[in-house]
Amino acid sequence: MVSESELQSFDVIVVGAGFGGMYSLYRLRERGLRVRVLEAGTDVGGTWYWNRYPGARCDVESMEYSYSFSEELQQEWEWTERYAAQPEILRYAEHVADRFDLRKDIQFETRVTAAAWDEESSSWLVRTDDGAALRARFVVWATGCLSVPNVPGIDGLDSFAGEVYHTGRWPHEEVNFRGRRVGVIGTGSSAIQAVPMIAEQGAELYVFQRQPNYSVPANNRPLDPEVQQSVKENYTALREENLLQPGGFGSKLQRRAVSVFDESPEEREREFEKRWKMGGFAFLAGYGDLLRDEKANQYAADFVRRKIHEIVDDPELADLLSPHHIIGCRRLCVDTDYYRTFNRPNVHLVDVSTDPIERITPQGVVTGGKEYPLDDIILATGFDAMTGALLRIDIQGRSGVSIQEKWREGPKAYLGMTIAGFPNMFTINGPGSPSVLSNMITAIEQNVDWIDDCITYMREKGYAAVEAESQAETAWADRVKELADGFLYGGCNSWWSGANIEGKPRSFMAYVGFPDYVDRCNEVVEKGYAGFRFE
Ligand code: FAD
Ligand code: N01
Repeated sequence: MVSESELQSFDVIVVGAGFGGMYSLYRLRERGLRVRVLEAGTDVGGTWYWNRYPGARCDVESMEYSYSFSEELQQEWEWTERYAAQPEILRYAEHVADRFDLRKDIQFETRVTAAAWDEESSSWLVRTDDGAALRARFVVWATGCLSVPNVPGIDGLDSFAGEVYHTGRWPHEEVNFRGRRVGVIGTGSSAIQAVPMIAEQGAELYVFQRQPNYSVPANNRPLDPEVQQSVKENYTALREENLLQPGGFGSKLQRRAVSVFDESPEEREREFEKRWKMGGFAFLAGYGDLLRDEKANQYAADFVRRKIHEIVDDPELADLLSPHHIIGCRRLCVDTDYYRTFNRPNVHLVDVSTDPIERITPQGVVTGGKEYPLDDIILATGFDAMTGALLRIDIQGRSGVSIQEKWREGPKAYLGMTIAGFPNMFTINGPGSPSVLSNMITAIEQNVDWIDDCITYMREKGYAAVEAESQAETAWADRVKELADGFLYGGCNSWWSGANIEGKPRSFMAYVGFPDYVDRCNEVVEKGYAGFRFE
């Protein structure tokens, strides 16, 4: 047992060394605060450290999916593709760590298991899996929205004789599937990126699909050095324009507010076709009502289904690959050759929508009474998103109330950053912030800057503790719901409303509208931190 005087003590403990934790460290350390980052992995990068599956890449363009806080950094870093692949994004994270000498304050291979608020000292006692305890006035959870893999409870999974991989926990050494019989379970963004790459390696590939998803082409390509140069010459302007976009990115997506009903069928077809060719999220930016009106949405959904039928040779297979839910209601997928891959003779779609996977045997996967013999299984089964990482930690706020009790009915967080009953504690990209509906690096920068300002304000005023008021928190949760209700997000089962995890409360967990969110965060400050109580 470590005595109180031997406890390592900090101003701020940051948990997680992804883009959120790295920028928190940089920014708070610049303020002269003593900061320690605790990270479960062996190095920086978070998402890009863990998700090393073939094909992993971003779908917000590289020039935008990057930090803006340092002009030197954004000028010196050279991206090679329109959408950077995982190894390049990881190299970027490592470069940031080197450039700003971040690692000296990061403790790797350390998982935080518990944190308890101590009323007497107005500080947090944080415990780690190596049995250590640390004390800090503030805790910043930069634990990620998509950092806890969802491993489905399929009977017999442990008995499988071959290798089992999860896309979100991919090995560091290269895995080659040439000549192997590989089963991919899941058809979300991760599978949609991985399937074409694994198929190309020559595996005999079985894709187990429960529900198809809409995917639009990335139209990825090498980044023209001249284009890159011209972006860099006007980087500040691009970043500023992006801050005005609904997701904090994509000012070049030619967003239009027009209604689909105001254009003729020919005009609509031309518009969708143009956007299909542009690639990525441009597809849903052509009309203002696609995500608000179910009938309008059908036009976009029909267009994608027609595309699937054009691309996939076998019409029955094309039918199976065609989704029928609201497009954009689950996160849109962005691919390179996903649908086309199903024309390959080595790729087989196994429909498990009506006959779920019954069990896994040592030899393979059983569904519909048939066993599919396999050498490897890839779980592309997603994450316990948004709240999963925090709910796995024993966090106790005032009077020993746990985060699990607090969020039993679903998560609430004022501004998506603070929780009533949990003083001096901040979440980055927490529930109730734009997080997964935005360019998450931009959202991270905004959150961290806001937190930094709040801590600075407290130091100036000599406050020891800050805490969200319950009423403000409830009003914020109502606002998050009201905004989401104005869109079609409630219309399907998705991880961002908790539907992929059994027993998880259902609620749409992101704040819709990045610029409005930023305005409200700023307004709270202008009003002397309205909705907060200081001690
Ligand atoms: P993370 O990167 O998830 O980092 C969290 C870190 O916390 C992890 O390293 C984890 O090990 C650590 N951690 C968690 N719990 C503990 C604990 N108890 N103790 C110690 N350490 C802990 N977003 C976009 O905006 N655009 C994209 O194109 C995009 N592409 C994506 C592609 C993939 C494959 C995935 C999975 C996500 C993608 N995202 C994208 C979302 C992505 O998660 C964010 O953009 C961003 O990287 C999140 O950074 P973060 O620091 O908040 O969290
Ligand atoms: O996870 P998902 P993901 N039997 O939850 C299926 C980001 N990301 O890792 O739809 C059979 O989307 C499940 O089926 P169903 C991005 O935000 C971005 O792919 O529930 N199937 C589904 O098909 C993304 O949205 C990129 O019926 C089972 C799949 O597993 C988020 O991360 C790339 C099953 C899970 O899909 C998550 O994406 C990758 C079972 N028992 C990730 N259990 C970019 O391109 C689950 N499934 C930027």
